[in-house]
Amino acid sequence: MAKTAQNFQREATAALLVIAAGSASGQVISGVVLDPRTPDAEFSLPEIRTVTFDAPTKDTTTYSNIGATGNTRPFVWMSTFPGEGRQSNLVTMFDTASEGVPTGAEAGRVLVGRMTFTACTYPSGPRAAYDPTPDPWQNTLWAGGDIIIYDFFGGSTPVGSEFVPAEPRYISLGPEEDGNKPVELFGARFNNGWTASTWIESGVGTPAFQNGVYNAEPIDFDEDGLERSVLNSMGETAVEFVLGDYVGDDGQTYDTYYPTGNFLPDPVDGFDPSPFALGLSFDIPNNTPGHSINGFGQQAISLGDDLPPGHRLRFEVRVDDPAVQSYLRSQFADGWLSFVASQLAYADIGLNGSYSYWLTKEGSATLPPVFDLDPSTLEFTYLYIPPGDFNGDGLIAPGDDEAALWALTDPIGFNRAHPLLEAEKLTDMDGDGDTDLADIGAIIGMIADLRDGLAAGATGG
Ligand SMILES: [Ca+2]
Ligand SMILES: [Ca+2]
Ligand SMILES: [Ca+2]
Ligand SMILES: [Ca+2]
Repeated sequence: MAKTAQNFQREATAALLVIAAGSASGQVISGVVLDPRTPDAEFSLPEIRTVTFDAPTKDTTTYSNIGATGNTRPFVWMSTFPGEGRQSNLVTMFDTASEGVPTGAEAGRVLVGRMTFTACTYPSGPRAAYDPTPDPWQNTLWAGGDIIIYDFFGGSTPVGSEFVPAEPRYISLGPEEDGNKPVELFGARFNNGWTASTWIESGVGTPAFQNGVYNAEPIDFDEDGLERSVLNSMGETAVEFVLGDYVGDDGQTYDTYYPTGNFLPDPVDGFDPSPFALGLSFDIPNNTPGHSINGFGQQAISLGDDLPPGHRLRFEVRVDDPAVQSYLRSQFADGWLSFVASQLAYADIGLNGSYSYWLTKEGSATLPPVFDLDPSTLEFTYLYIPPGDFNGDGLIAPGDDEAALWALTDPIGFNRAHPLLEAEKLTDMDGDGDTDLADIGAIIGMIADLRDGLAAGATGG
C-alpha cells in the first residue's frame, strides 16, 4: 500500500511513542480482545504448505570406488573396519526450488513444522542389524576377534587370519546392543566447488573423491551450533595395520595389508555426533503405493533384527533444533535440500560383514514390477513467515509490534527468546538481504497499521 509522507510521519511518531512506552503499551494490547485470525482484511490465515518427494532429485554415494551417481547398482553404507568408517554414505538431494519453497533471502522466512525422510533397503544383498538408538563412538572400535587377511590390499580372497583383542578404548554395551548400529541422518557439505545443483548424474558422473576429500560429506552441528564434519566421528582405530609381506595359511607370501597385533600408542579419539534424525522401523499397511512388495507392506522390526530386504526406515528430522532449522533455511536459499545418511555397520576390507545395500532412485526404477518400492522419500510442512510477522505464527497480529521492536533493537535477545527464528532475516522486510532504513520504515509502518487496527477494534467493537 502506498503511504503518503504525512502518514509515514504519523506512523513513525507512533512507533517512537511505542518505543518510549515500553511494556506499558504491551498491557494496552493485551487488554484488547481480538480474534487474531479474522480481525479484518489486514490479517490472513497462516499458510502451511506441504512438500512431498517420492524420490530424491539426485542421489549418490560417498563410497570412493563408485563416483557415477547415475549408476543403477545399489550402494552400501559401511565402515571398512571399526574406527575408520563412514566411507560409504547415501547422499540425497531434493530440488526444493522447483517445488516452490522460497529461495534466496526469502528462505529466511521459512519455518519448517515437520519433516520426514525415509530410506529403503535394496531387495537383495547383505543385511545390517537394526538399532533404533544411538551408541557411543567407543562402541564402534575394534571389539576383538579374528581379522581376515586378503591376498592383496583391496583383494577379496582370504589367505589367513590373525586374532586381535579388543582395543583399550572399546566400550561394550552388552549382547543386545553390540554388533548393531543406528542409521543416522546428517546434513551435507559439498567440496571442490560442487553443489547439489551442479552435481552430475550422467555418464561417469561427479567423482566421489577428489583432491584428498570426499565431494559430499556428512555434517552435524555441535553444542555451540557450529558445523562439523562427522566423517571421523568414530575416531581412529588403534589396531595397527601395515602393508608388506604376509605368510598365508598356504605357506605362500603375499604383499598385502595385515594387522601387526599391536595397538597405536596415541590414536585420535572420536566424538558422539548429533544426527538430524535416526532411522526407525515402522508398520506399513499392505498395498501402500510405493511401499509394498507383491502387495505386502512391512512390520516394524526390533533391536538386533536383521534389516529385511525392501525395508523402509523413517527419520523424523529434529526441526525443533535451531541449528537444524537454520541448516534447512540455508539449503532452501540455494534451492536444494541435501542429506547424508550413514550407518556404521561393520564390513572388513574384503567387504565381509553385516552392512546393507540401500535403494537409490536408479535402483528403484530398475526393479521388477513386483517391487513397488520408492527410494528415499521426503515430506515436510512449512510456514511462510510474512513480512511483518515477528513471532512466527504466520499472522501479522497483536504481539508482532512488540516482537518487531525487540528484533530490531536486540536481535541477540530476540533470537534467544525465539530460538527457531532469526531476527536479522525477519527485519529484512523487502527481502533484499539486509536490514536498512527502508526495512525500518516498513516495520514502523507495520506497527502503526497494527495499532491503528487495534484501536479501531477496541473502540468500534
Ligand atoms: Ca543403540
Ligand atoms: Ca548398538
Ligand atoms: Ca505474528
Ligand atoms: Ca532489506
